[in-house]
Amino acid sequence: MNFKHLKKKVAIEAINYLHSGITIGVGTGSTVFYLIKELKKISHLIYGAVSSSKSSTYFLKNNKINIININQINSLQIYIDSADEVDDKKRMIKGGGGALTGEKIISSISDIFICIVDKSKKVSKIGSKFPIPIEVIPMSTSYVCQEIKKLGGIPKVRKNFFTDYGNIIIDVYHLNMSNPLKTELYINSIVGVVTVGIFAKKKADIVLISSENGIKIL
Ligand code: ABF
Repeated sequence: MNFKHLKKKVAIEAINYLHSGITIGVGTGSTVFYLIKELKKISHLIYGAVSSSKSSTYFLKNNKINIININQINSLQIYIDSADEVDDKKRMIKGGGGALTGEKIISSISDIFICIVDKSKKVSKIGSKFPIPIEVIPMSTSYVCQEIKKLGGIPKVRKNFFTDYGNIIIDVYHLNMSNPLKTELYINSIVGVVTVGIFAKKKADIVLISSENGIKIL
């Protein structure tokens, strides 16, 4: 099924949460692509955007949005991004596009994380449909895979892909996700792991879910 129209619809809805003069954190992916198109229409009202990836920086610049360096700010009011999966507790799996580290850094300094998704992303249990991405330093790839197998997960190195930071993504299938926060903290503690795409410690604050019936707010 094609969810383009639902991605666009939820991106338009997110604009209602912005105010004049704001600096906004911007995620990555096809839903965010529609968000950036909407931001262009109000670019004269926005002070600037902190970008989570090289691809979003490219789109933002092309749409005349001022890029703000994250190291020149201490906090951010709003971060808007999509997710691969989100549950009722607003915990997410992110990183299908490989930009999880930038996304986690921006979400960590943001007061409000608005997650914008179409209805296909809402799940009863995160990790049930989508593999869990882990960004790792290349040298640690084999070691991290071994550690993941000890947890019962099936690691698959993403082929022909390097992150913005020159790192590797390992996609993990069949991981026990009965305690997402514990799993997030444990995987993040494995040597060589840069970030895992479980967002349970820093969850979304608001989730906007689009369907043919309208927008649902969690
Ligand atoms: C990003 O958007 C990623 O974390 C996630 O992988 C992706 C969702 O993809 P899309 O908007 O293209 O469906 O935030």
